[in-house]
Order: sequence, then structure tokens, then C-alpha cells
Amino acid sequence: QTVEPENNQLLAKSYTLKDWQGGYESLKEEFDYWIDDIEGEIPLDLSGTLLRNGPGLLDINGQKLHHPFDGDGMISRVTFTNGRAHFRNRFVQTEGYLAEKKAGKILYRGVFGTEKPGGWLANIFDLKIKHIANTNVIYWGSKLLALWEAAEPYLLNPQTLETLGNEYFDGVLSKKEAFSAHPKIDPHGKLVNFAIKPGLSTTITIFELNTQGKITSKQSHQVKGFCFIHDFVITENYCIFFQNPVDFNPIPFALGISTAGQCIKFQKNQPTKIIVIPRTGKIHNQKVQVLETKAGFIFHHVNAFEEENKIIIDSICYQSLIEVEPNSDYRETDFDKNSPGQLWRFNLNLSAQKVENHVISDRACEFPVIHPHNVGKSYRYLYGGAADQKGVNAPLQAIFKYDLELGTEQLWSAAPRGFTGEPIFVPRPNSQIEDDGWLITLVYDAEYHRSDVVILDAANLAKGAIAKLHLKHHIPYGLHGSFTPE
Ligand code: 3ON
Ligand code: FE
Repeated sequence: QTVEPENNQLLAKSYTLKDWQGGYESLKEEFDYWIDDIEGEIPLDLSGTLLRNGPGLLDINGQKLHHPFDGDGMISRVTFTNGRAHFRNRFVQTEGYLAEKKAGKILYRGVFGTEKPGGWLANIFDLKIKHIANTNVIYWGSKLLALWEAAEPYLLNPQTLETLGNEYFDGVLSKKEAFSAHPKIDPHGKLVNFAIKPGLSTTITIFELNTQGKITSKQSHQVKGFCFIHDFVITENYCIFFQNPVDFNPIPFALGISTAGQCIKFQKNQPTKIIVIPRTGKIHNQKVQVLETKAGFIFHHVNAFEEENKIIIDSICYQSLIEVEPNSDYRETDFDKNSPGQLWRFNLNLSAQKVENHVISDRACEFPVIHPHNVGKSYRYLYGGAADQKGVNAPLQAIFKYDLELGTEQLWSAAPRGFTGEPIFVPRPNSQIEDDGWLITLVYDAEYHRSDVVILDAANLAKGAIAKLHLKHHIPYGLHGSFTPE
């Protein structure tokens, strides 16, 4: 079952490509200042630290990266205290970041699009890819960790954001072992995360960490075939992974003709496999179950929960994986030609081993978030970055809220010159209502080539921003982040 976006050619575009491209300029400088250019007021009861990660460099000394996901991780931190806000950003000082900074040129192949200059001859048989730390940042067990799904976390100093080295959790994580960028915190206070070790068959490892940041369990499972799994969902009893229908042919990569990412091909006639793994200490003697469905490509899930013998999973799904051709430029993306990410619901019937799925909303959206207390439980509201107009594929320029109970949505839009990303939901202290809190998001404003920290009332997006904190500079479009209350 597929839903094509309506052909909305008649509508004027809500953006220009030139404005959008401004958010993909590198930010080379590291700042440290109190934000004093503020519209509106920072709520006095908003207290804590917003952390964001994302590619800070989109070029190395003028040599352009060929995919934004290849950019070195830069942490941005906004600390809210007594109605004021402090900003600081700092690069994660990975080995590759330091080496390329010193050399002033690209020294490594990136996973997604970037090759060393000099054509295939410069890249052939170089199977080493650049390890970066650009996807997420969390504060857990008194440790500040920058995450990237293909390698071990980087440990940072929470005060100065200085890079201290890699984190191995007392040796439970081995050298070069991955730790994904999409950990989940369950309602009992455990952090659950996974690692993918790809190959002809793939190993999925699941970790559980207590609040002290110790790994309390680690279990591994083999699944057939190659996996590109960026995110997962948890419920009370299960961890669930979507094995997207892709094939990997490593030969062009080995020959220096394509990056590893370009060797991953979407297989539209293959099913998506849904891998359901019982959580540690749960449901004894139960085996891993694999269900099949027809779907597209999924990076991010919203949430999942159990209902009798069923599991319900909400995800952002694309008709196909957007492939980046070796000589194309992501800055020239033709949004009309790519399929949008849309909100889908999957109903897994475990007794019948059947999956039903349908589209919930045709608004292009990404970076879904929910109230942290509802992870793995039934829930009503989700939020995310979204396109300004319905039914078209376009850059994220808005923040949307979807009410799963009523099937209605609310929108706050920064169009025509603003561009959004992931919002973070921050519950109001001691609140009991699911949408009683704030959404905090970074908005790139092309008019001033700078970014704003925007605070919205999650209960009522339409009433407009509570506060807009104008930074002194822009922040390149980022990936994920987290909020640690005071
Ligand atoms: O899966 C295999 C194992 C593995 C871990 C092979 C592999 C080489 C693909 C791999 C590595 C995967 C990595 C390094 C993935 C990194 C992903 C990343 C940095 C970001 C993903 C972002 C996803 C989305 C949907 C971003 C959306 C952005 C916008 C809407 C624009 O603002
Ligand atoms: Fe992600």
C-alpha cells in the first residue's frame, strides 16, 4: 500500500533552494557566551541543558564533503537557568578531525559520499573509513557521550565539552565495537541501546545500562543478510528492529569507485523484515521472531507498545532509500524527485505472525519525538520536524504535533526563510499531562544567516513561539540531541 504525495505543483514553494543551502555551510568557530538577543521570554521553570550534535564541518579547508552525514560532529549546548541561556559549541576531537585539521585536506573516505580527492586511484583498497561522532549526544550515568552508530562513543567533559577519549563502559564494549546513536530510556530508568556488525550475516547486539552508566546486560543475535539499521524501538518485553530491504555489493567500494554507502541499494521488491527480540530477563524460552511486511526505508521510529498479542509501531517511512550518486551534489537536491518521509503505523500480530501497515499522515516529516515517560508505552502525541505544506516533499521548515487519538495535527512554521530540525520535548517540572511542556528546536534563519533557539508551548503550537533566542552565528543542520533537567 502506497500513498503518493498529491501533485501540488500549483502551490508556490515555501522555500528557495538557495536559502536552504545556507544551512549547509560549515561553522568553524567555537563559541562560548550568554545569549542576550532574545525575543519573548525564557520560562523561569525551564531549567537544564539542551545538547545537540550534528555535522559542524561540511568542507575540509574548502574541499567539499559529498554528504552531510560525513561531517565531523560538533556539539552545541544551551544551558537554561533562571530565565537566562548560555551557549557553547565544540567539535568532537576524533582522530580524523584532528588529522584533517592539521593536514588542511580530506584524508579519509566517508561512509556516505565523501572520497579522498584524486579519483578512484586515491581510494582503491582503502577500506578504512573515517570514524566521526556526529549523530547524537547524551548525558547518562554522569558521562557526556557523543554517539555515531558505527563506532564506540566519545567521552566529553560536561563543563568544557573537551574530548577525553573513547568510552568502553569498564571494558564491556570492545575496541571498534559499535554503540548506536539511538539509545532508548525505558520507563524503569534503564538505557537500552544496540550495535550492528554488518556482513553477509549481521550481528545485532543489545545493551542495557543502569542509571550509573554500567552495562548490566549484553546479548547478541545473528540475522540473515546485510543490515542497515539506524534506529530501533523497545516495548516492555521486546526490542524491535526493521531490516530495511537493501543489498550491499562491496566491490565498487573496494575499487575506490563508490563509498560504502553508495554500495547499498534499495530493493523495492524485497520485504522489510521485522526482527522481534525478547528483552533481557523477559519472557523466558521465547525465541527471536521475524515477521515480514511490504514497506519502504526507515531511518527513525517514533515509538512502540504492546496491546494484548499485538505490537504497534509508529515510524517515519520513505517509499525508497534516497541514493546519492557519486558525482551528485546534495546541495542541489531536487526535493520534488525524492519520496518524503511519512508517518506510518505497523500492527504486528504475533500469534498470526502477520503485519498490517498504513500511512497516518502524508505530511513530510522527520526526527520524531515523544514525551520521555511514554517510551515503549501507549501514547497520544508525537512531535517532529515537518514540511510547511502537506502532500509535498520539501525541506523541514516547521514543527508539527500529531494527536494519534483525534487524528489531528498542529503546526508551527518558520517558512519561508526558516528551516527546522529535531525538536526536543521537555516536560514541565511535575506535570502530569502528556503535552504539558516545551518543544525546543534550532531554526536556521536564512535572512540573517544565523540560527535561533526556539521555544514552543507543546500544548499549543499555533500560539507561536514563547521565545526566540538569536545566536550570533548559524549552526549547520544537525541530527539529534537530548535535554538534561537541572
Ligand atoms: O549498516 C551497516 C553498518 C553500519 C553501522 C553499513 C553502514 C556502513 C551503512 C553502517 C554505518 C552507518 C552510519 C555511519 C550511519 C550514520 C547515519 C547518520 C550520521 C545520520 C542519519 C540521519 C538520518 C536522517 C533521516 C536524516 C535526515 C535529515 C534531514 C531530513 C535533513 O535535515
Ligand atoms: Fe537518527
